[in-house]
Amino acid sequence: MDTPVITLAPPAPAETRHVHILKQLERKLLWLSAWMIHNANHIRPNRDGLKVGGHQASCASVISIMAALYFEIARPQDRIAVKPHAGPVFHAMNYLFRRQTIEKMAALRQLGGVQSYPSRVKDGPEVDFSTGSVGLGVAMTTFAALMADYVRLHGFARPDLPAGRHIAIAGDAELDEGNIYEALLEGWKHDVRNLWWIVDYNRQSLDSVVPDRLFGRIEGLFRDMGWNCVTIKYGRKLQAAFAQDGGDALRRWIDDCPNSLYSALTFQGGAAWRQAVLADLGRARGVRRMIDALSDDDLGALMTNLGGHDIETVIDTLRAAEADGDQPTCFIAYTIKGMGLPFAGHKDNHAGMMTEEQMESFREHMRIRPGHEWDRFEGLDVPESEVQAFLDACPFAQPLTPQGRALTAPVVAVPAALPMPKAAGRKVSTQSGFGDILAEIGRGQGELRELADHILTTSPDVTVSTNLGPWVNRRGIFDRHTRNDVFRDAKLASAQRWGMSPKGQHVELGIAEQNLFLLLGAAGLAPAMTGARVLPIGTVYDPFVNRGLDALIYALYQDARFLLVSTPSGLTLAPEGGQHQSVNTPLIGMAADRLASFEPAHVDELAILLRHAFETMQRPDGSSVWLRLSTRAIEQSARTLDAASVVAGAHWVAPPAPGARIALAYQGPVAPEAALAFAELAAEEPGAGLLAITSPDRLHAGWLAALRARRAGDRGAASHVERVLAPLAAGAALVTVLDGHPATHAWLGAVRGQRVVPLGPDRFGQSGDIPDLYREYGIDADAILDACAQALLGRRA
Ligand SMILES: Cc1ncc(C[n+]2csc(CCOP(=O)(O)OP(=O)(O)O)c2C)c(N)n1
Ligand SMILES: [Mg+2]
Repeated sequence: MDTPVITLAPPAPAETRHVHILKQLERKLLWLSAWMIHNANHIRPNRDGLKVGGHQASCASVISIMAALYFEIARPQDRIAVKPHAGPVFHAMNYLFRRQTIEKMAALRQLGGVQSYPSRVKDGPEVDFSTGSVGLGVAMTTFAALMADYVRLHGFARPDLPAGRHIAIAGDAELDEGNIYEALLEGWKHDVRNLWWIVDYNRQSLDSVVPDRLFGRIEGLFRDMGWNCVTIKYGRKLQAAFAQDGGDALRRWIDDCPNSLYSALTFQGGAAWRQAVLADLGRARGVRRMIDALSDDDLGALMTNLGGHDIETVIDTLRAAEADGDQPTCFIAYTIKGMGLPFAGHKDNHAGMMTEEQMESFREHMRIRPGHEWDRFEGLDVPESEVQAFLDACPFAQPLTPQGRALTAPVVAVPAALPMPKAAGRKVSTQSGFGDILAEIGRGQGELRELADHILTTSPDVTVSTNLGPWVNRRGIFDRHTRNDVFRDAKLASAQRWGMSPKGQHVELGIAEQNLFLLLGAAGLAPAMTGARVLPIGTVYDPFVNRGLDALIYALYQDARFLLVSTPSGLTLAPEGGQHQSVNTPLIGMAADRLASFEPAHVDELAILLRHAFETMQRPDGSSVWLRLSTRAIEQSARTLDAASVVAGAHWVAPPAPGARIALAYQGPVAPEAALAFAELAAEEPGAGLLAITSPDRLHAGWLAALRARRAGDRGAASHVERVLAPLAAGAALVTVLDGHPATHAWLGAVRGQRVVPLGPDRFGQSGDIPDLYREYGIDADAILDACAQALLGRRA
């Protein structure tokens, strides 16, 4: 029979026009994303000869998914993480919605232009989540969904904002990242809802084609975690073909086709498909008839008609899931990397780019006239007014609020001083001081009430050992469902009362540190995402900041605001083995942007810094805060501190005489050794000073800022560290000591040209007690005195 082989039931006429416009918009996204990258690499002047880069193939594979989502399914209240390499598609979509400018797109990957990967801070309020470090943006949606629930269940949600979904458009290689599975487990524990992950399953990563059947495994994992898993495998053309005589055999053949062969045939095109299919199925009459009736081009189009490229299939699938309820859902959308571009399917196409000639014929194919490459409606076969009306009617085009997508929240008042535990004359550690202060805030008395209500604490299985226990006893554990504390009900003695309820204020996490930082990131973005103020505090053992570091940097990169309390820290942890004894963390604190890091030695300093943290994390020009604490109990004295100096990073415990030849500076729990050494030093050098450093990070940042300001002509600019060191003689020596890498202080010598002898461990720690370890690593009183002698003797000693 010569009847057409592929017959699709004609859609309703109104739908036809609708779908036609959607397909025109897909063309537009494909063109604009490819052009944006081409322009950056081939058209724009290149001053340094460096490859600019961009990912045309990664953009091409996700076009239909993003068009279906943004032009049809998404609502303004949905928060969406876009896979990093689809940044240009995202910007093109916003451009069509008049939320992005040609100037910024033309400056892709240039200073002031759109970033290579979507960035909340640099690209503006349309970006819900920054992405770039693969896996993190995807997992972040889980914690943002949790936070949306938290805010709603605590009655903080804005009444004018409907609840939204959290959606990640993920590259398939992102699911190789371990943090994805950590987040899946945690999401399951917290019964997270209204979460969609749409995987652009192009079966290619950067270097290679992914192993066959891998996703069978991954699908199983999702299901085990309570997710609904929907595969969007075939488009309508293929589905129609499968319904024909021979269709079953064809489907089996495609199902069994290894990913790498499928990719290679896609790249080679129709003739190669014909040869390969007929080699296996040539004797199957139905298949033969089907294939023979098609031109090479049509055959190529049929064989690559995967679900993720069929916008109607994608829309239908998402709609069906929407109707299904709020269960987390993973969509595995089969796609082809580079779909519609000359290198479609080629395994090396990740950073591949169309040549000038290829771009020229692509331009013609897209019916774009030279000089009209950026025109919004160029090359479309639908009248502009009709496309515009279509865009205007898209749900996602409606503004979320009159202020747009980036929301703000009212500031929570912070009392002038936080309650201080009665410490004078006692030995107290900063860690227990922290627990005490927080527990006192947790009473929620008087002016502390509002502050207490807005704090959210979290910890990856170290809640009790970081001293959050008393706070949790007062404020309860957050859970979407009320659950009793079984031990308490059974009247079994325990210091912890851990009832769970939707009103609880502590999110108890499993031990995975990346989840801690993703949650702090999501909670720290709650004002922008939900319009509600949450003051997040996360506690973790100091050495394991390293385990979550990428997620910490990721949270900061998005300008999430939170307080990180890391404790215990350093060698001072003594009997715990070397890997628990952090050495590098003070340097991380100095080098991390949008994070002010402190290490108080005494509880009075801690109270000042904690108060400062609550304030600065709410200020638009503020930052997140990190407090590095210790379990070493040290003697506290009654004294009056200058809070501004503590916050600025240093204060004199014993001010030096003008022109003093030496000062001793300490940071954190080595304070007693410093005091002991100082007593001896001062006997020899009566003018010597003793400086408490509370933040090498703030001192350093202030110094750099002053240098910059002076270079810019502000001759009077001065920093705190310059003022602090000013009384010392020009050639004075400085001995510094901390329980952390000595490079943390070594730079101090550059401020006024002073000699520094920096003390601190620069090797892995080991088990021991404090006297042994401080001696072994050269931070005990004797070592400090030796360093003072060396410093006084001069440069070559
Ligand atoms: C944590 C991290 N490691 C490595 C990279 C470098 N990198 C960028 S994209 C990519 C592969 C992405 O593949 P996939 O997620 O499948 O995206 P697509 O195929 O859609 O481009 C890699 C390894 C990165 N961005 N982040
Ligand atoms: Mg991929």
